[in-house]
Amino acid sequence: MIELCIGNKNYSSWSMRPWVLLRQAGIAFEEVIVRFDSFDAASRFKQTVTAINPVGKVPVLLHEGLAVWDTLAIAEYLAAQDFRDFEEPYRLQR
Ligand SMILES: N[C@@H](CCC(=O)N[C@@H](CS)C(=O)NCC(=O)O)C(=O)O
Repeated sequence: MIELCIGNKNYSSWSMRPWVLLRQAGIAFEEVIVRFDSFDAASRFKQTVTAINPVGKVPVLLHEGLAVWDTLAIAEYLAAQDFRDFEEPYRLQR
């Protein structure tokens, strides 16, 4: 299953870019919200995100042991996978 780690849906347009892309492409994914408390190194947000992405930023896409961050890299990664050919659980039931 694909997981997408995102921040606040109101204030993190970066997070919403791959979120919208996944939804529009009909690719099923699990949304993991990492709440923004602060961007300080000691914050819960940074501690949580740096555990999966050393740069400490969202969005981060997790798939088959890979962590892909940066919206453009996520888009390119998804395009290369062609999930449309995949069976469940990747295909959303509409
Ligand atoms: N270029 C990145 C930008 C990501 C980004 O700046 N994300 C913000 C949240 S909207 C973040 O995690 N900021 C944490 C920080 O700056 O420490 C992308 O395309 O994903």
